[in-house]
Amino acid sequence: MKYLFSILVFMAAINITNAEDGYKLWLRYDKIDNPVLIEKYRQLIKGYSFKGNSPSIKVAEKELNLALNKLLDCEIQTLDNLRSNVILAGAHKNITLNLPEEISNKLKTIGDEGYIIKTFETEGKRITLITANADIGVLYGTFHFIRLLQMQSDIDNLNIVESPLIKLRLLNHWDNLDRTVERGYAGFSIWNWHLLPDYIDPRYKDYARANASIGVNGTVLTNVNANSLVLTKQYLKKAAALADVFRPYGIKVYLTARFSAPIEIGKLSTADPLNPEVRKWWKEKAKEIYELIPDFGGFLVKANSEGQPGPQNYGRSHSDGANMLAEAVEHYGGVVMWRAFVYDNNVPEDRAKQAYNEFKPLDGKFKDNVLIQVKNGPIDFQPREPFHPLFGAMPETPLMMEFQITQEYLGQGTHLVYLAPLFKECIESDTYAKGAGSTVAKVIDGSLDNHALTGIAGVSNIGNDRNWTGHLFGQSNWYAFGRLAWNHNLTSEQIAEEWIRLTFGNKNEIVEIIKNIMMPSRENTVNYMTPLGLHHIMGWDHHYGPAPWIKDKPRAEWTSVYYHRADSNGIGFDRTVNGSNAVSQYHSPVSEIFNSLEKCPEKYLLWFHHVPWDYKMKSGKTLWEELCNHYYAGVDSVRSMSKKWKQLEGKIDSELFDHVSMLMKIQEDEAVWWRNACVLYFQTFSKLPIPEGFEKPDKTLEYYQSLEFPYAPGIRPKWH
Ligand code: BDP
Repeated sequence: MKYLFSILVFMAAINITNAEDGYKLWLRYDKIDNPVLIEKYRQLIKGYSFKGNSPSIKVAEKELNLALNKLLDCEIQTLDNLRSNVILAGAHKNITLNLPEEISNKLKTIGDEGYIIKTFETEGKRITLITANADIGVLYGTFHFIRLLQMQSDIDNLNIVESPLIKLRLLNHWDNLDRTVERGYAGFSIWNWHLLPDYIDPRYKDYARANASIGVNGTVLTNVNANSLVLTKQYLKKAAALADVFRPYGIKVYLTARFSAPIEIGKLSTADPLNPEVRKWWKEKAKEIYELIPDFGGFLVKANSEGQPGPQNYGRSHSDGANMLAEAVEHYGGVVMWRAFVYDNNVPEDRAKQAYNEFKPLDGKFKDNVLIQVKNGPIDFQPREPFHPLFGAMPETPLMMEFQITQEYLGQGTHLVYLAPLFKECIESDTYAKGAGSTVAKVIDGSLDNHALTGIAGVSNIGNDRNWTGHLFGQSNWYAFGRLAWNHNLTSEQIAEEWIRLTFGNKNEIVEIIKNIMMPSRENTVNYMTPLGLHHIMGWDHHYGPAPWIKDKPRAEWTSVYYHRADSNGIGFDRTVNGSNAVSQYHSPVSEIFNSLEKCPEKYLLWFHHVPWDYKMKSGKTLWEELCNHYYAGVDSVRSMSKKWKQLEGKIDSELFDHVSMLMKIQEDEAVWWRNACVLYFQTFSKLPIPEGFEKPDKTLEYYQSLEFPYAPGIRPKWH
């Protein structure tokens, strides 16, 4: 009896630990639900042998062991001598077999991070080889092989050659040292600064595994609104402890450098980048950092932007500032990522034009180890923006992409919005910098202007919530960022399908339903938030919810009316040659297309044009009717998304089902909120009725205007 009781307690415990809470991300490794396939895989994978002793090889072996034992539900062991049907993994130099010439030739083309997975026969033995030039490539190849098993792919005859198209693939954490996360909606920072460096939360390793599995190779630990304390010895030791955990996974640590650090922690009287004492201070600081973190990646800097200090405080240029830091880290192979997100309300110029105006003249003036980090669009991570005109405008300078994975402007922690289509829309845009085909992708992968130093960053959506990203589907955006950073030619649909299979299993019916929810989700959100090129009409400060009425604030470009310019004639920001002339920052024919009321794609219409309310749209409807149609279609699509989700009841883990169901209800309510608030507000200018057949808002505009959210998450701490 006692024995039985113990068994029951034990089983209950197992049940609890097995409860699916999203912690395992896309590395669930649940047992394959197809016994025939398991048997087939077992036949093809009798064992494995990893060659080499580096930490990267050890973690690769451990990962394969974990994955095989769980996916195939049996102990698959390491083998000393080579037999048929084994996995042989290791860097080329450690593989003693004679490799087919084809493999040796390909190895020459794939750099240090690339890998080859190839099935071939040698001395009558059938081998699946995972090889690379360096051990980190072997780890990436191992994760790829595991993914094939997770997706129940055919592994009979593999011939895979992969290498990343972009060199630096980084997450940017906007995490503060007090563990708050600016624009974070998944709890507090995962970096437990107080307990570091002595206490190593197991999460750090899982973070590294997840990132390595999608090819992310760097992480900026701290907020761009930087705190110079992170550059003190006390904190550098903490950063070094994280770097030690991440190193085997090929992930380098970077820090944000507050430009005034020489004053704040160095006790100097200036941070002037041309002052010899200041330059010396940064050089010594770099030396100190590299002593603790020998493979430190470098600095990310937000300077002279939104109140942050920078070289312009001393009458110097962005290049003076960036080059000073670049000089400090160049000896160690470090880089400086200098952000182009700059604008100033004292500059009497359209905010959308300011970054280009400041940075284009500096093209060619930066040191070789500087990258300019440019947000995808010219304003600020809005649900839809045209591509940033700096892409294609600075051929002499490596430009890196900055995307926002955290959904500051796309429903924050509660809206299901799959972001790959947003990322793809931007990188597939043609800048025409060197004629047709000069896509943003080619700018950032270096192929357009022949740059070897290339990069892409995603502002992280990770926090200490058990499921990492708050909304389960936030995981898909982290995943999609990594996959696209590795290979921007993948389609949004391919990536969605991978993520769904890794997260929810391989039942086609389930995969199709979830894919149909994810694929249109970004467009849905654009519809109920900012259709037809509207932008920056969200809540003040916390950016939560709609607030197109925001005006009369200390900075005009922090209001909403600055952007939508609605009046009795119409709506939209005139950025044509007759207006702010932002269109001129694009190459021909893009500039002419954006400039023309007829040719401008309607999705960008109100971004570039102030359009009369009765303007006839392509559909034949007036602008007012079309605007209403988009807002209403947005809400309808959230409702149909919820219906699709309901079909999954009983077919997926109930925990995950309930989690998403509850969030979808919030999303639906908030979509209605956005629609009603915006339509009612814009109606005060158009003076036109909401078209027939549409449900009428059940609340007044005054009601929506009265809402306040003093404790909405993710607000920038007041001391910045
Ligand atoms: C804005 C965010 C703000 C960031 C800023 C940035 O609201 O919190 O500091 O971007 O990118 O979108 O620097």
